[in-house]
Amino acid sequence: MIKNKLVKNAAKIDKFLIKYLKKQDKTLLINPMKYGIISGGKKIRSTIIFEAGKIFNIKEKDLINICAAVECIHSYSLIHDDLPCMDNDKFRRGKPSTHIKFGEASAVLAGNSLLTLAFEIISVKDYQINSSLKTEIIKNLAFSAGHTGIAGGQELDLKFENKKKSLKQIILMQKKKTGKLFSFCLYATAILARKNDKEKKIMSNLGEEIGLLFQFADDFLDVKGSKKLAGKPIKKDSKKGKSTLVSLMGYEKAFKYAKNLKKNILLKLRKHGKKAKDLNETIEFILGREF
Ligand code: GRG
Repeated sequence: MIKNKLVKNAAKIDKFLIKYLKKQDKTLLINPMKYGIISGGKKIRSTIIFEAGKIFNIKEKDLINICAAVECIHSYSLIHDDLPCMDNDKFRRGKPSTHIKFGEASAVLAGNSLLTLAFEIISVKDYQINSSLKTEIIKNLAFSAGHTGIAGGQELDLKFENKKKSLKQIILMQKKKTGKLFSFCLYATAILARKNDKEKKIMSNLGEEIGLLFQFADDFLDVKGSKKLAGKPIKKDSKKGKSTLVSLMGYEKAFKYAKNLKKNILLKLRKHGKKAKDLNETIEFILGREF
């Protein structure tokens, strides 16, 4: 069952991060950092990394640092996303947001520290992969996290509030805000598998589309989901005047659009046959998810 799979993988990443943080200085920021990343969230990006790795026969031990780094960046983005200057949400992953629990300044600093921790986790010498592959991974992760990726997408998301935006503009914003980190997840596995540029691009594009599908599902959850299952407030997008596929074309049309995107993603994965079985299952879960 997909839920068991996600829980099992999340536990592996939590274990890795707890062990990693234990070796570091006990600073004042460790607690808000742990609060923002450990024991919370689906850690679905890590499951996707493991499953994309299966396509290329990459072992989990060679992927776990990448998973942990991605989860650090994802959690940092959520901590900052919840701040009053951004989406101003008091509840996340079924508990008070990090700034509610620890205060705004500590939440900003804990978020920043998770962002830098991500790069440290990949750079450390214990993570034994070829150094030129490592550099390529670090470069792509930076590209996915900064102004060309998550942060840039978030800026567009905030600037688009209460404005009429086109389908093209909404998709570009969501591909950056959410798609780029998923894109990195698949791209990193292709780097480790020493694939050529063309194949790396195919994986990167596919990851971006999976991220877009994930964001669409998030927007659907905001309309029809349950606060209890989602672990965060719902029905906020329309109040905030967010530009989403739903606000542009209505729920039914938007869902049809997303179903078509899912079909195309699964079609592109078909060439990998049984090796993509687990990834296919996760993609099926994404659109129907309730959390
Ligand atoms: C301040 C430089 C700077 C950057 C901040 C805040 C931010 C950048 C980006 C926000 C990006 C964001 C919140 C995108 C939404 C992505 C999304 C659908 C998140 C929910 O992901 P899940 O469902 O969450 O995987 P869990 O809780 O399961 O981990």
